[in-house]
Amino acid sequence: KKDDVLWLTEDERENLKISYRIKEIVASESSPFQHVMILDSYDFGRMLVLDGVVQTTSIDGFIYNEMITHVPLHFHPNPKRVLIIGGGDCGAAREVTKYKNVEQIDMVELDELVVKFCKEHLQEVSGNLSDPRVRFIYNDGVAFVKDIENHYDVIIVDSSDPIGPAKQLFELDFYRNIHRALKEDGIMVCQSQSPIFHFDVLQQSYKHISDLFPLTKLYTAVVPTYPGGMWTFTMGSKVYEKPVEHAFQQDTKYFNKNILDACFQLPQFLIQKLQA
Ligand code: PUT
Repeated sequence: KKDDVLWLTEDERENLKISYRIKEIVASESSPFQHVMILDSYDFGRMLVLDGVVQTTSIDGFIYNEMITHVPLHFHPNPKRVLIIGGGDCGAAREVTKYKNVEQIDMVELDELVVKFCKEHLQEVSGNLSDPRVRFIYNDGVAFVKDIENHYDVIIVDSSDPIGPAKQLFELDFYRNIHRALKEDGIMVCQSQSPIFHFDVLQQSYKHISDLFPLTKLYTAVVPTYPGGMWTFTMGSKVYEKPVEHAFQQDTKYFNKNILDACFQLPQFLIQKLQA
């Protein structure tokens, strides 16, 4: 609180502090894993904040959630079983339910409190998900994929930043297990952080995924509340190289056919850094 005005200042980086003016603390509680808050902000509406870092908001959450789901789903001609690791705000699961042919959506989230808070207070993102195809599994995603073989068509790794235990979600062993949990023609995607501020993380994920999958594709989207704005996603595919037409419920706000083509066009600095 500063002069009776409430601010959230993200404490993620030593030399960069992003602050949001807050109207109200809607919910705030510590779970066994982290501190979870829903805040009502002036410019970004409701926000999910984990350990002081903004994860998603009612104003820009749709960009990230549509891009981490519709892009890989459009590369698979017939996705039936989808696994989401993380994604506690439920926004990714909500997007996957738009595909009528998908039969099963398993969402493995460590922290039940995140899902509870988002269903109660952040319905612009979670959509108050009640689709019976979604199975909520409150477990550690790293442990969950260890014992699965040849099961999922698409795996979406919607993690928080690689801090603490979440670091494992960016490591080779984890990607190896993801590869084994996918069917022979499966596809995976992960959020791979900012190309400006976390290039080391992106480079590591890209290298691991391209060591395991014959096809690796990097794409970007702009998410205003993530540091630097520009955000990356890395996709690994065992077989499929090109997007296909899909009959899905067309109520997206960011994703469309032109975005699907354009998101793989990388700026020159990123092409050069990845080649170096
Ligand atoms: N799920 C992505 C969160 C990233 C926050 N910086």
